[in-house]
Amino acid sequence: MRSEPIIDDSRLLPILDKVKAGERLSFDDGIALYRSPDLLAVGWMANVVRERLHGDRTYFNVNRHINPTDVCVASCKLCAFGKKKKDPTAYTWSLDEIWHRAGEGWSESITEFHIVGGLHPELTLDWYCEMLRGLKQRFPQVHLKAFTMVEIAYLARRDKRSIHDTLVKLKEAGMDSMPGGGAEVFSERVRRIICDHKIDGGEWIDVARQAHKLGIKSNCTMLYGHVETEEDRVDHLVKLRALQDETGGFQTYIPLAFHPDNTALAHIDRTTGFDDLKNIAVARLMLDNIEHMKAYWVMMTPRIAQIAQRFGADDIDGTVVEEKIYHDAGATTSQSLRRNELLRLITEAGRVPFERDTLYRAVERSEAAFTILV
Ligand code: V47
Repeated sequence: MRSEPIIDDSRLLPILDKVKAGERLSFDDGIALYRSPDLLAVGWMANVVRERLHGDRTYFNVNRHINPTDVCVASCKLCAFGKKKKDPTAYTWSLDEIWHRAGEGWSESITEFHIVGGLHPELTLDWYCEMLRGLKQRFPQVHLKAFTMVEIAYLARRDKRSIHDTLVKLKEAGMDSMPGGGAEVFSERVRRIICDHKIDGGEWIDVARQAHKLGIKSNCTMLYGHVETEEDRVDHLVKLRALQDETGGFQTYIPLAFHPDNTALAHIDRTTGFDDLKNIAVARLMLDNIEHMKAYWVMMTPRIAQIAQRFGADDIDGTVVEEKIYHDAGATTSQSLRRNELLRLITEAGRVPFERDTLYRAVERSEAAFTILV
């Protein structure tokens, strides 16, 4: 360890010893970290772990989000994106439109499509498989990171298939990995308030387990900043850590700050920069078996996502291009960042940008590609 941190909160001293020794933190340690006002000390410890794992690298990718439909049978109070089918503002793109939109913008350089949408009552598993096959045919070099555990569970139920068969069919059609959304907070009490139409925490874990056992990597998330307690947050992290011990299938954890605008929970205040940095730092310290921590700039703002690179984060996400879920809920960030803007954020934070593909392999760019990208 380089030098000693200045620790104002003496309750953190036993945790510092564990961090130095590389020991696993307990549930109570997680609570102490969340309760401590000593953000700099917590961040310092998270940074130690982050640099132990990744040195000065910050990972980013050139990706594009695709949200094929916002029609959703669930009415989660946390969400501003989902609409009922009869809502005149709801949309569902045709397959041709999805394939066309996928090619818009910087398609030559994109390495990942991030595909998630509402739980549409009429779109079948075959339709989704055709969408994936069509994308693979047109963009064979692009990794398809598609469908949350919630979408998989719904598709399986809708098509009267097992989770296993649904995952196998999607994998055969081109689904390469899965994003981490829809986990929210596993606490039953919280889910009754914010997303009572969604699968429960146990089912989310079970779909993730089955995906991992089929060799499908995924990410994981936690939605914070609404009605959850510190105990709910730590319980959620400990459950993710336990599944990771079992499967090793999570690549990246992404803390997601609740955005209240246009949701049924609009009376809740937005999270603060303090809480956003605390969440990434505590996660880095608790999730000792998950390699990457992502500070998703769309949700955190580029400013906080940049600072987070010294509070435990080693990833900042990517170019994104078109984002709906957070912008429907009041995000004030832009829809996309260009590659050179990401490079600037990373280098100004004293980190070395590392362009990755979805599986964290280095992406080599030719000079010609760079001129398209900047
Ligand atoms: O599943 C929905 C959450 C998720 C709101 O895996 C909300 O690389 C805040 O999962 N306020 C989608 N959050 C985003 C997501 C994600 C983003 C970037 C990268 C990756 C990855 C995953 O956002 C949803 C839900 O959990 N969400 N509504 C809201 N009002």
